[in-house]
Amino acid sequence: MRMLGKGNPSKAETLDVLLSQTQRPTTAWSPLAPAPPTLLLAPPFTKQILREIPLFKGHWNRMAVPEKPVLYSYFRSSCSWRVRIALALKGIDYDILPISLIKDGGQQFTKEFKTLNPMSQVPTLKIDGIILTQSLAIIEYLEETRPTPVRLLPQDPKKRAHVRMISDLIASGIQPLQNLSVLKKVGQETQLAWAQAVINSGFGALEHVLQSTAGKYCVGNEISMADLCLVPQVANAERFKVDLSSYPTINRINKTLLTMEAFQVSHPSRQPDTPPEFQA
Ligand SMILES: N[C@@H](CCC(=O)N[C@@H](CS)C(=O)NCC(=O)O)C(=O)O
Repeated sequence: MRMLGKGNPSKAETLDVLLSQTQRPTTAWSPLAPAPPTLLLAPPFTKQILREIPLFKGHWNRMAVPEKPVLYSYFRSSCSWRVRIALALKGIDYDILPISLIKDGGQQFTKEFKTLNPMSQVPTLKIDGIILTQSLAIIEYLEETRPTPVRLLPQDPKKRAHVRMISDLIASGIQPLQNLSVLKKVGQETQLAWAQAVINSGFGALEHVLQSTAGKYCVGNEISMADLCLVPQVANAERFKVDLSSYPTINRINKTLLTMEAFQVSHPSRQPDTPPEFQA
């Protein structure tokens, strides 16, 4: 990180340094390292001097150099994948800080991470100066603050309710029952049968719902938050060897969505923390 302040650099050099510091490195690798500040100023570079630079003139009071969002994520976490798809669809540049749910007994349980997410779960997103947990709340925040280029909630109240209904069906009715912490309690021997049972029960209901809401995607022909929940849940189903042939609508929508770039770049097989054996 270049710092301003030593000697007497020219205004052009000042500007050059400031602009070079508006972005941090693309990926931070240390799980719990605090994000460095976007802009470091040291005397004599005060607001006074910046005000004189034409580019900043008249804008200083409104000017805040945005921090790149940081997503605490685990490659195989379906809830993290939901958020990664949303970030990709919205074209938001962000850093990933991997939190391994396995290594060291689970990095989600460290004191440092618990201060960010008291539930000891991923995802967690640092954005716009706040920390957000709960994937659906995160996606709705992104939708409200960055409605373009792709909307994830339809304007029509009935369709919007359908999107939330399907998202909740998956996020409250299926995923939590086959979450890692639950599987640990269920025990090694019965966890596969347990996961298959809860996914089959949820997918039976979901298939039924989709038959009346779906078009090309879960709700009509526009992509939505429901689709961001569907694809990662199907990946979980495949991981637990659920036979998907009884769910033709789920299967069809999943296949369509997986051809989209936003679903591919955010895929568990293409994350900075994906172990070599799971890389695509
Ligand atoms: N409702 C939460 C659920 C988050 C969640 O269950 N995350 C899982 C990974 S998908 C997790 O961190 N599990 C850690 C554990 O079970 O110890 C959300 O949607 O963000």
